[in-house]
Amino acid sequence: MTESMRVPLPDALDFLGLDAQLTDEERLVRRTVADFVADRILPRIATWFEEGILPRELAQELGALGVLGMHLHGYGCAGASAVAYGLACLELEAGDSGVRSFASVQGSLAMFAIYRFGSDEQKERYLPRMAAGELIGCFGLTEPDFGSDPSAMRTRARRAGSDWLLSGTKMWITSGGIADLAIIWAQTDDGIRGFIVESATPGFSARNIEKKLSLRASVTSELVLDECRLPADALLPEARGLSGPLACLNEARFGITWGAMGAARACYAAALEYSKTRVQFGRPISSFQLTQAKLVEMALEVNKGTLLALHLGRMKDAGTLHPSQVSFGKLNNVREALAIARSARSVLGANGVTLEYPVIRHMNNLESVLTYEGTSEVHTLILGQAITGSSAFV
Ligand code: TGC
Ligand code: FAD
Repeated sequence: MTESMRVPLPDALDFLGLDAQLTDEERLVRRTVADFVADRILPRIATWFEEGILPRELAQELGALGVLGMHLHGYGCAGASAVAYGLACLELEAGDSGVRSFASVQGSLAMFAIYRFGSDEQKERYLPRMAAGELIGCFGLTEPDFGSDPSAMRTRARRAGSDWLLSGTKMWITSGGIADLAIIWAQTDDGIRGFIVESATPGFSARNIEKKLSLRASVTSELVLDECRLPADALLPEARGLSGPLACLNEARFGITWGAMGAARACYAAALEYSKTRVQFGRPISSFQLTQAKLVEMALEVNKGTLLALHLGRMKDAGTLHPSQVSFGKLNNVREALAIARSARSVLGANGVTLEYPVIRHMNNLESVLTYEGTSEVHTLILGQAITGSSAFV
């Protein structure tokens, strides 16, 4: 027997053996989150998706699990590595993109904004309770008329003595209707600034967007800010200009690079399993060449995308990751995850259109993931600018 034949056949669900590239601590994070998803999410997610709900209590469960702001240091946060955080996103999204979305918005957008741009007092006041899931945060950048181009936002904050008066409308805000506080980005005489707006503030209201056919296990809301009077210390002192919210987006986009591969892996696993048991023409459909071609394509892209996420994670931990490289990950992995989900859906035939299997739920969710945190077109143009030196936005 040759040396190469003694090497065991690779695991169909981890064909490149990427688990072996992880540290013991990273594997522990992955296993802990995967167990949580198997125990607390998978048995209930189809019902949440069908009913269009995400139970508020889940916030405290995720807090107890330690995944909310897990890559931040201090203030009750775990100080985990970027790779560990990415693995948590991957396993959460293997459950459902809505659950990963909740964790992303809480940790990488709302908490990160306070952590990176807030005063010591703001950090002490909000971060420990947000890490525990006792306080829910949301992140308001997008407006009804300004999505890809947030620089043109109309929401405005003006000085009123030492206070601020904030008015405007934010749209498509994840967790908006269940949030205790919102990070709101607004124009001021001093350019774009960020504010912590507690939802009990008079003039703050949220209306949930119903009838979504994607990310149904996630609360998505319109926020109306009608002359909200905010104290001076609601301003995030260190954020100036659009680079403030964009710095937060770098964090969340990084998590999505991993998360998308979780959804993709779940679809591939469902299609592989189904293909081995579904018999047509007297044979399992996994024996047909066309089915094998689909499964192999899925395996290629899941493994390549996960390898890419791991590579970017190692770069992030080394402090060498550029935002355009995050765009590379977000663009590639969400696009490929969606292609995998669509292909997996076809392997399941008619069963692929029901919530009895996870595939169409992931497929519909990934349509939102393709759009939020920068559309695939926006990330293409960010990469185009990075490699040509010419901006297509101006
Ligand atoms: P541009 O002139 O290029 O830049 C303005 C300033 O920002 C700086 N910058 C960045 N800083 C940090 N990180 C980045 N990735 C940055 N990219 C740019 C830049 O250096 C400049 O700084 P300064 O100091 O010179 O002022 O800005 P632009 O207006 O041309 O826009 C660029 C563009 C189109 C790429 C940007 O606007 C963009 O990314 N648009 C997409 C908007 C988006 O992603 N929205 C997401 C909303 S949040 C969301 O979707 C949450 S979903 C969460 C969930 O449920 O999981
Ligand atoms: P538009 O910007 O109007 O784009 C429409 C189309 O035009 C897209 O295909 C786009 O790529 C294309 N396009 C735009 N500009 C260009 C260009 N220069 N060149 C080529 N094509 C272009 N936002 C938040 O602030 N906080 C949140 O928590 C949040 N959560 C979300 C949750 C969900 C479920 C969804 C669906 C969205 C969420 N968003 C959130 C909003 C999201 O970030 C925006 O939808 C996204 O940035 C795109 O904006 P838009 O929908 O207004 O599309």
